[in-house]
Amino acid sequence: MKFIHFTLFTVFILMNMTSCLDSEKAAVLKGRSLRADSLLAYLRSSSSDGYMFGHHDATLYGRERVNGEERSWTFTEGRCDVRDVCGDYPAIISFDLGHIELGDSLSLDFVPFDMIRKEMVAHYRRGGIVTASWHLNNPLSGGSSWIENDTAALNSKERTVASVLEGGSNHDKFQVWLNRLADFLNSVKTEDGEKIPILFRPWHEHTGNWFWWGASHCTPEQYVDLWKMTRKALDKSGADHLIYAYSPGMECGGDSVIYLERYPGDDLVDLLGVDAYEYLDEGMSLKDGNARYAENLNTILSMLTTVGLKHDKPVAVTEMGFEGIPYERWWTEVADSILSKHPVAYGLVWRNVKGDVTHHYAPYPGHSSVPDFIEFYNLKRTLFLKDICKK
Ligand code: BMA
Repeated sequence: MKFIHFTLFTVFILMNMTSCLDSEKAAVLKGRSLRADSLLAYLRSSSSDGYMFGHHDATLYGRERVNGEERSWTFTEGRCDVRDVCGDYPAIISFDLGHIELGDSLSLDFVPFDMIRKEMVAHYRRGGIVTASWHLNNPLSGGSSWIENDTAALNSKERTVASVLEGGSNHDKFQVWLNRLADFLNSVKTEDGEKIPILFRPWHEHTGNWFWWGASHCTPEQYVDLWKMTRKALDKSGADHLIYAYSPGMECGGDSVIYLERYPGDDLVDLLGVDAYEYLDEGMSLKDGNARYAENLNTILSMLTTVGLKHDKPVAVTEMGFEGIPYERWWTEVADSILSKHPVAYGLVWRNVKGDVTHHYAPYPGHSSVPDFIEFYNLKRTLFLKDICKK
């Protein structure tokens, strides 16, 4: 991003001194650092060249990098499944901060936070974009983000979200959790002490019911208050290097009213996203599954394009993929055929769990979708790290 920051900033100066000053003023007014503002400017403009490819935890571990259990793998500096396959890093890498709220040194996916911080900075330094999600625990029950089997949370008279809001029994405890999150985010700095810009994506997939902040576990007002409280704590901590993504799940369909039902507001959100996964119902063929996914995601992205224009926000598929990639031409025939139709900034696939048989979303050497992924990589409109550094 250093390069992007420099080039965008240079372009601003050359093209229009006034608009540069305006943008600088706007960034400061919004409490955003110039680097964060440049990241946002880049996300707003990049879709004219194509869309960026992203992968979760791309440089932390890979599908084949296993050493016994998931929790005891060996980190190999610089290795990345996507790069092993196509010779280039994803343009955007996502990291998850679950368990930072507990003050733990390991994330919920058994990755040391020190390593996450180091890899965030490393990707930024190589010219890439960094985004973060937060699968935090349940402050009411002590369970995980996933509430479906959390009987303590489900049976409690006080709902989890209500419990963390002002007046709730966990409000004070939750401020500590937010402060731990803020401390980590504020610590992601280059060796010169510059905080790197991060696209933060809290409270995602809230249109579903699987997380404790999901639709059936709080009212729209409470959900918006959760965002406001989160922003207040992060803003107060001085986290001016963050920009924010809103990412409902596919349940919103093509209906902008549903999409925006719990929207925290234009002042709190910078990018409009959707998390969209392909899956097959029992007995469903790949052909039918691909067609259903394409139809649903195209409908959502058409709606999102209109909403993005209206709210003046860039749009992206903040999570996507087909677990195990069982269709070998998925990259060109499904992913690209959808993403290339819409002005999306990026599409990001989820993680390749260490050694897991099915829980992987990007190819690794030997995977049957590798030849198709290389075709996908070679398309002019798919932007990987080298493409965004050229700009
Ligand atoms: C989910 C799964 C989980 C993981 C979580 C956060 O979708 O991959 O195994 O803990 O994301 O990375």
